[in-house]
Amino acid sequence: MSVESVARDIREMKIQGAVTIAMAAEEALEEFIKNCQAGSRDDFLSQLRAEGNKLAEARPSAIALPNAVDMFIEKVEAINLGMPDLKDAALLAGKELMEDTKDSFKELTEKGSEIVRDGQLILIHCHSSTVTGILKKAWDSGKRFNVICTETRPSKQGFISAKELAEHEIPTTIVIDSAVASVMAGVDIALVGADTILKNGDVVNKIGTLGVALAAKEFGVPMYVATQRLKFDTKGKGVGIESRPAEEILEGAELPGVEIENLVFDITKKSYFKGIITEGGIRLKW
Ligand code: RI2
Repeated sequence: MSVESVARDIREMKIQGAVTIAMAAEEALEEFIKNCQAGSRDDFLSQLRAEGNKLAEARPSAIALPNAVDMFIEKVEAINLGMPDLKDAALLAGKELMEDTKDSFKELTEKGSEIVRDGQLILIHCHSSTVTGILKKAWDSGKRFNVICTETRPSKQGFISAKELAEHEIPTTIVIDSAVASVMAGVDIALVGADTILKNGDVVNKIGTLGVALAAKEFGVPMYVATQRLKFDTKGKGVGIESRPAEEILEGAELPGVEIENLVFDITKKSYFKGIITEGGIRLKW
């Protein structure tokens, strides 16, 4: 798919989930390179940067997207070749980056599955491929547990998680977001993904994560965040909190004169979490 189509699908959330978005961007850049007709190294690199920017800007809250694009371009810039050899070498670099991203995801889900214990009730929020990956790994290793997924308004991505887990035969219940505090007393651990880990360690994730954290704290439930290091804002650039179209909330309803605010991410202080799970393992403080 072209860079434009992938950027559009990311914006429209046809491609969602921070790491999936990053991998889609890596693939789109590979596709661009394959078709690129640039005659000189400079022209090739400047076209690649321009295409990379289109992808990096598609969604503002998930830093894995610009991080993946930057890593790709830095790898290509470091190749000391002219055209046309640079093109083949850039494709190889792209493939290596994609393999690294997949490997670190696999490592993360394997290590993360260690926090799951037999008999637990685990509450998750939104759809994080990292979180569902961890749960599926734990299930495959023979652990038996139950999962509560929040619906996650407005886009109801909890349905994606619930469907995925149910297909894996993991007992799964959906609750509406406003039921989180009511069910929390029976929960053993809360587990969420991340869109960005800010430089100070705070967690940007789907709106409602903060509410889950507040309820978890109140009921003494340990909460973990699972994230690839690709989502670390190591340079401290910060991210914007994405605001999406009102229609996602209204779903066809009309509310004349009412202002609609559709903020889709929130920030939860790291102190609310018992631990962070990365491809490096589980850390209790960060
Ligand atoms: P993985 C999602 O955002 C959710 O906030 C989820 O927790 C996070 O990305 C991480 O997802 P969105 O893209 O990278 O659905 O773990 O808006 O798949």
